[in-house]
Amino acid sequence: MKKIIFNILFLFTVLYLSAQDGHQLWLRDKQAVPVTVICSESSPTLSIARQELKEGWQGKPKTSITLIIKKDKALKDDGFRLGKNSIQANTDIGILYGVYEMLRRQQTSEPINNEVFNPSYERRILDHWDNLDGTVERGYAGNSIFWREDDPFTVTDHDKTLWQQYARANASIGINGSVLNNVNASPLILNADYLARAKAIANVLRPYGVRVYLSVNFASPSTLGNLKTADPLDPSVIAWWKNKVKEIYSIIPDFGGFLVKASSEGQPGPQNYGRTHADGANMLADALKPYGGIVMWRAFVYTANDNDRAKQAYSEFMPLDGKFRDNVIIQVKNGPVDFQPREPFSPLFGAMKKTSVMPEFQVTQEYLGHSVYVVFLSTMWEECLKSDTYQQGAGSTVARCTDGSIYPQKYTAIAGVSNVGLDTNWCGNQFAQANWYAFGRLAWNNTLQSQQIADEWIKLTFYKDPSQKLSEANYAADWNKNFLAPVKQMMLESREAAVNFMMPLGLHHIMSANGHYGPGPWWHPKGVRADWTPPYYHQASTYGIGFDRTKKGSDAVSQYHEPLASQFDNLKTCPEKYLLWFHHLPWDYKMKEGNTLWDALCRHYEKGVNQVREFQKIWDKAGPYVDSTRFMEVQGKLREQCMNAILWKDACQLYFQQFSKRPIPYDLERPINNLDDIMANEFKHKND
Ligand code: GCW
Repeated sequence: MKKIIFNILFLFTVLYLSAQDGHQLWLRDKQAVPVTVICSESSPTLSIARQELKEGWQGKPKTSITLIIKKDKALKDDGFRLGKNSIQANTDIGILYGVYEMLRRQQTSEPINNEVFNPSYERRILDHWDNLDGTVERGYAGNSIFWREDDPFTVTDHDKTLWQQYARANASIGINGSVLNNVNASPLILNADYLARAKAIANVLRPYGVRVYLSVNFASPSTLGNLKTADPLDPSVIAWWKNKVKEIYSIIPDFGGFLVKASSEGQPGPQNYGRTHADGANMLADALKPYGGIVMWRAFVYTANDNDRAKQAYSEFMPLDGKFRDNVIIQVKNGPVDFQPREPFSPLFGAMKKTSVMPEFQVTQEYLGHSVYVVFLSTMWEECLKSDTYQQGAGSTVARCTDGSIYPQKYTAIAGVSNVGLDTNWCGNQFAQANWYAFGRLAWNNTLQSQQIADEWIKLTFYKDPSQKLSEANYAADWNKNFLAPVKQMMLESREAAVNFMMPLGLHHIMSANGHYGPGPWWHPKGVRADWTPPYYHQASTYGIGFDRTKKGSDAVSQYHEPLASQFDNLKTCPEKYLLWFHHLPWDYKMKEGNTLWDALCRHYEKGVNQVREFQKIWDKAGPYVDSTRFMEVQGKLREQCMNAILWKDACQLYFQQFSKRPIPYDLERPINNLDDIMANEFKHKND
């Protein structure tokens, strides 16, 4: 008898678990317990709030929950007060956020005490690098959910369902804005047909509190509008943008504003007309101002001839501090170069004191293994947000310098470059969903710890439905010990592992070709500008390795506020994780723990590979706790990651060995690939 029951239970468990394919993200269907929802008002957003409670309630049966909209000074517009049986907010969307928080707490067994929740940033935005032909720049999860090449302007029911699911996922983690198209923007986005599609998207996103924004091409007045120029000071150009903005607001009344990549990587900008970034940004800001729109103006700029690319955003933007309108926000990537596995924070954070600044993180894994690697990026963003800039004394973290705590900013915002595409699981890798989740959670609360975020995400994504009393009573304890704990450990270690096997000790930008996937420290084809090639960054020679950014070198250190400038400049105090970012050192340089630099480098590479092998073991053991689809998908990804990690290790050890002329320490495993073979591979990956 016992055996039969066991088998039935087992079958149910298998059926239940195997129904998952990842499409439901962290919002899997639940068997809800009945609940009564009391709310005296109504709106599309409140209907969603009601429905979510009814479909997701896991608390005591027949509880009554009251939703109260009431002005409360302790609450920001999106904020809410969570009581045991009530959610109070100033706005409908505040109520919806409260509902999601309440349900999350039930599912993750977190207590609910009468507590106030306010977002760190007013605007929490996903930037989609989606092209109008449906491809996604640096996207590794299939084509765009917004745009497509065939029949581009018909809005199907399937489109709407997908956009609604996307909006719901965003709302559940507090994301309230989407830039719908690539920053390398086609002027066509401002054509009536595309705007009509943007309107259709906005209509679906609106009840979930997600506003749409568009990336614009600075030359649009001439390329699209047939004007002779796009000079931001030219009256006809000013009038063109004003009219365009008016047209946009007539169809999307709550339009958020523009994102602009100007005078950067070949994109047109004010400098084409002898004007500054401020001239360009302000002209657009003036057009948007009457409607409450903002301009997110990117600081990602660098010219080909400068001696150090890492210095350029700061050099170009600091002289303009204070010259921007209050509805302009300068959007700054976390590091000074470009979303590398590890960079120190951009020195612009905190340094621009009279201009609003917003961080830009990259959720899509351009430089971190595409959708192949399991890399939880939360720890990287946490590291950036918690970095102390010292700009207003100790404690002036990047988080506090951008969220309005230190500088009065009319608007506060944060952006993440999305990793979402048409793949069934949205992100290409089940674990990449955790990065979408983490971005939203950190945008809402920039003091959250990655371990809490990982904990929540694993429970929401993988824990079996609590109402399914399928297995033995100690399932939860067993699950916590044998699934939650090791998987969390894997996630929390995963970014450091990637740093170890790709670019340890401050190395950066040494990947191959334009795909940015595999190793390529040698890569420098003729005609490609130097600052797009790895040798520019690692500077390896028979003497040593690393980029000298000390006072005697490019002096990038001086862009940091003291005590950081001296700390980074001085070998004794420079953190080892940034060693080769700031210093060019001989191969036999003695590291703190006594090894030579060469040995330490080799050891980091091996450590990274071994970490991935450990992740494989963790995941293989997780089999009994995960549905077969997701289990096998992740298992396959980890195998590929491990093979790639070995390639990185072998490639970098063997390539740099040509300069170091030293043996790979004999206690380390031997390379299994020949350098020539690896060099022949440009690691072209799907979507490159
Ligand atoms: O990281 C680099 C990418 C480009 C990208 C650019 C940017 C959208 O390689 O693909 O272009 O940054 O951020 O503008």
